[in-house]
Amino acid sequence: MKFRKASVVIVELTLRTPFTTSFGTSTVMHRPFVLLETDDGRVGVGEVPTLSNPAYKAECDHPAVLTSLREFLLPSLVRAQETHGEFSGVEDVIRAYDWVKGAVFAKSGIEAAMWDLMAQEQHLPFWKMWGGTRTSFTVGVSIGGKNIEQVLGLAENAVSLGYQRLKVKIWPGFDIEPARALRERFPDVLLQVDANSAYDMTNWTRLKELDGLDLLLIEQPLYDDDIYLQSLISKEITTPICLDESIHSLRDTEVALALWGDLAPERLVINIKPPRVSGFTEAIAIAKRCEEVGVRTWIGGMLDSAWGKASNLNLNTLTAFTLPGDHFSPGGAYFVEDITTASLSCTNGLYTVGPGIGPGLEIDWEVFNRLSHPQFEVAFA
Ligand code: OSB
Ligand code: MG
Repeated sequence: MKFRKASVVIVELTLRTPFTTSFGTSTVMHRPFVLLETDDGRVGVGEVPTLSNPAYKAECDHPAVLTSLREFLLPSLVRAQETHGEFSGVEDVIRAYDWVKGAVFAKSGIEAAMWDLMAQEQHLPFWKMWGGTRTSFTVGVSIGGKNIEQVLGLAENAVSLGYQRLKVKIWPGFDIEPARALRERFPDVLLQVDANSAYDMTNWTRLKELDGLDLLLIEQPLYDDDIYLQSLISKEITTPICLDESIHSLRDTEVALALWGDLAPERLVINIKPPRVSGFTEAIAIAKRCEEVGVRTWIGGMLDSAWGKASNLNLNTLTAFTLPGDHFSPGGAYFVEDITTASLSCTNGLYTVGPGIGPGLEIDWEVFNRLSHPQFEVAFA
């Protein structure tokens, strides 16, 4: 495959329901999209599901992603094409920018665009390209509410839509009460909490009170860049700890497996977000490694557009992912307007993949262009 041009645009997506976490409330998302154009005029589309600032973790913000793409990653692709003439597949693309440290979100946008082009060339859905076999599976929702009333309202709505797995955002002072309220209201639902690194070594012990609520897991209680301290507290709390922010690669995953040791299958869970681990290739490697050692994994979300969500849903067909992922919004559609011609839907909390090429949805170019702010273009020789 040979490229003619890469363009980056920011698509402005407005949430129908503001989303609150320990680090703030999101309403409008400014999403970089990578458009990779081949010399025969095909276009591959890759979303980078950024947030507006690095409060979730380093380089997850759109300014950082734009800088990495413009200054380092896309120029590396141009140089690789100059040297090798063409790209035979996704591995060649990854190899071109592999020298760049970090920039996992930015890298994932290029990889996603390349997967889209490969799918178009092979006329295959992502799930077939990735070896997925589980065509129907349970999906979950993530609830980010400011108070108990909002959380219960969103949960009520989600359960009435058929979702069987709920995750709720917590922080110091808003933790035991929302979790208990949800458990009392929905005794049988699969329930988990996400702290987004809001606790420290002085106040995490409060979370031990969650042990009686039959939760699937506590996601990222401590520091975004820590694995070690979370492995220590995991020995003192029976609810499994799930790592999100602190895992960027298979190597990070190996560190967690080593630190949890024999406790890993029971007490460690990994949230695998393709953009947080530089793309689908690394996401698959992590899921398979965890499966080998009996550690549970699931696919996290970043309030992605339907384009990104559809790709993650294709990934969920791999049986290595053992728990339900964050794929749907508890209040219905995520955005006032989304960028695909059809929307995603599921029945009784079950999603079924179809035969559509790539993610299985098509970009609605009228909406996409109307919501887009062009940023820059990079030409290939
Ligand atoms: O920590 O999983 C997270 C959204 C933005 C940033 C971080 C997180 C989340 C979510 C939402 O929990 C998941 C989704 O519905 O896409
Ligand atoms: Mg999380």
